Amino acid sequence: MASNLKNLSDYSDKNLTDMGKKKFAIVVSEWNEEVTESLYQGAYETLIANGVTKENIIKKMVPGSFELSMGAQWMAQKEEIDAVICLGCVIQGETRHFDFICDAVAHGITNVSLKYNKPVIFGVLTPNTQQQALDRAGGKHGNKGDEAAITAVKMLGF
Ligand code: DLZ
Repeated sequence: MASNLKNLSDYSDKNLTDMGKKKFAIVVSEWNEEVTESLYQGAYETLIANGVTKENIIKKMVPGSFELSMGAQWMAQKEEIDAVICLGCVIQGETRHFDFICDAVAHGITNVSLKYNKPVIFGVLTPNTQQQALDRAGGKHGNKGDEAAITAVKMLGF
């Protein structure tokens, strides 16, 4: 997979082993559902592969990527949630809203993360075409949902 992420084994100085007790919320946008569902599958399977239990992964759907910030806030404010992963796909060619949605969700997710002092991961694809999105959602460029999950695990070991 083409990725700039280091392997988790490169983080052996960090406490990455106790994921069995960590609780994750995955907030998924319904827009471009074929893509976002693949991102979700990648994130879910990566969390399980890293020792997270099924009961500790909560999936929540929101209508579009613009709503990811609100969904993230509703999950991050719950004391029992350790990290939130936001998954969406905004395709440039399909919307004049592209810049507004991408800016809003990037800032919104950052604000939620800082407000609640928890990792809130930006797993939003911003491709030019649906094919580019599919290539990054389990296709030839891997699955960015996997990377979002790995990022959450790494941040919990910070
Ligand atoms: C309206 C809209 C458009 C045109 N395109 C996308 C998109 O490509 N990806 C996405 O996740 N959401 C899109 N949306 C919906 C907005 O995110 C949002 O749900 C609506 O503007 C309502 O707030």
